[in-house]
Amino acid sequence: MQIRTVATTPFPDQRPGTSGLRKKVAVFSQPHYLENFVQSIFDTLDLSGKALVLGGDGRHHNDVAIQAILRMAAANGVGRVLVGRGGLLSTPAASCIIRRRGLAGGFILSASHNPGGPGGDFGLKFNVENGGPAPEKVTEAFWRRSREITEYRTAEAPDLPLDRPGIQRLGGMEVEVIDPVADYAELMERLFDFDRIRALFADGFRMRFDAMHAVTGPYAAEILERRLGAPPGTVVRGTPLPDFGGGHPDPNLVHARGLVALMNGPDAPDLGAASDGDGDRNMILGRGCFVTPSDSLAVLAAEARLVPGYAGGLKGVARSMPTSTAVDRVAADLGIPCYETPTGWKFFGSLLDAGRVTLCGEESFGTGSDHVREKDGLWAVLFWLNLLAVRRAPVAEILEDHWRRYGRTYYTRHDYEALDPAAAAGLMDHLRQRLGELPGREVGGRRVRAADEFAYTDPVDHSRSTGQGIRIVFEDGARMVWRLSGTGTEGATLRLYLERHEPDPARQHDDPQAALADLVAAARALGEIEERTGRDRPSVIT
Ligand code: VG1
Ligand code: CO
Repeated sequence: MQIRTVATTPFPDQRPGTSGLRKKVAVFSQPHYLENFVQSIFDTLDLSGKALVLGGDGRHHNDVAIQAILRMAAANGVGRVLVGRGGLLSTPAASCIIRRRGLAGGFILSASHNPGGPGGDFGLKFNVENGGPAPEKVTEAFWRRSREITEYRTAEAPDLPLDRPGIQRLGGMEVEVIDPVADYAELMERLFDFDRIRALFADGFRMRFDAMHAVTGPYAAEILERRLGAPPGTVVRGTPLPDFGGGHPDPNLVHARGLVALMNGPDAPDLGAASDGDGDRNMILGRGCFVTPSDSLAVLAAEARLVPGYAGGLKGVARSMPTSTAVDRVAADLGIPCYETPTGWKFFGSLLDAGRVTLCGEESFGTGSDHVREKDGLWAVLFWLNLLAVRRAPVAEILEDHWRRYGRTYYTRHDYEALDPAAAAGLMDHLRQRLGELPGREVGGRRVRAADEFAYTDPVDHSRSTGQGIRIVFEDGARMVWRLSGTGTEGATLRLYLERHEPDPARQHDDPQAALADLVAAARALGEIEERTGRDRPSVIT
């Protein structure tokens, strides 16, 4: 194997965002673009002689990028790479494999819920030895390196066949193609009561799992249909496709429309669920009922003792700042700590590693636990299945019981996508300037209790992250949170998150948009959204 050093010049835009580096396929497929970023990672971390995992969600460019990374890994002295068959690995499965097999880390190729195909997005993320996304100080170091890079190393070698499990060599490096599902499925069997879930299906329980033609298809088919005995056809859109069948692999009320319609129709099964491009997100639906991700986290925390993997109780919980405070109430009731972190899974890693929290979640359809160091879509679905198998009650009843006990936190997120970046930054600046004068004032009929720009000091490693979104909290506990997306690839995306708590069971059955209409109107006026962005409504409401 011939090693080649290739001269290159830096690209100015390789700063990783909320979750890795995400760009349009056209950007990623420019000569040297992927290679520069990958070499920046090899230059930052010493991975020579180490073992890594490599795989992605199967989107367009996945195959080309995997071969390029393998050649570069060999040229940079990596000892061994485990690749998912066909180049496929879900994000939580990659995390699981790093941990179970004691690897030094791995590359995950995905732009998650962003659309794929030649005109879509591509992404690359590096996870470290705890199985989780590289922490901010590491991703910032990748970025610094990418701005000074002058050369990268690659190998002269043909593409390796990745369609069959087995061991091959690329120069001095060993490449092992592995079954992408096996390690993960075994871990799930240890956490959940598979016998009980099998009995639930045997008794006629029906579900539909929409894999959205993304990576979870093979995982869901193996676990739900083969190991748990769910009827064939439970998993739909189960074949991963490079363009996700032309869809937007984002499991929410807008992009999983067919599933939502089914669950609201006359022939709704007992449970509906979906996952995103790389398998780390989940959406949970009951018959005629949608469980918001924030509520899902709260319910899982409250019911965790019913599930074998969590029967010993929870050490603590964590949620990202914009996630609703529903789980805070459960934590208070259980007498366990509840941490509030910035958006993005990388901030949960140190809390999980230190054993301070067992469950964590985000409003953006992300839920997970200390079993891996990523959010985990199918895990959340199995957690719900285990609860349903124990309680034998409809999803809606479990949710309503929860609300009666803790109150309902009405919640919505309004996204304004593809905004002019200057207008979006101006809107945030304007809010920032007003933070000092807001406390004590009335906004839309509510008095502001506190207003700040969220900054976080990690309680374990004391690293500090600033500028993590604007928070306005009212005296009745209602909240308005504002931030700009760190995963988009087109213009800027403004995310506005709104919530209010409703303790009265007689008022817990409204449409969230109606229940939050006054907060929405107050936020639009306060942020001068229409004047500044020209938008009279959000692009996506979840
Ligand atoms: C979004 C979500 C955030 C999530 C991130 C990655 O980030 O809001 O909660 O962690 O996506 O999820 P942002 O910066 O666009 O708001 V995934 O499934 O795209 O890896
Ligand atoms: Co994802």
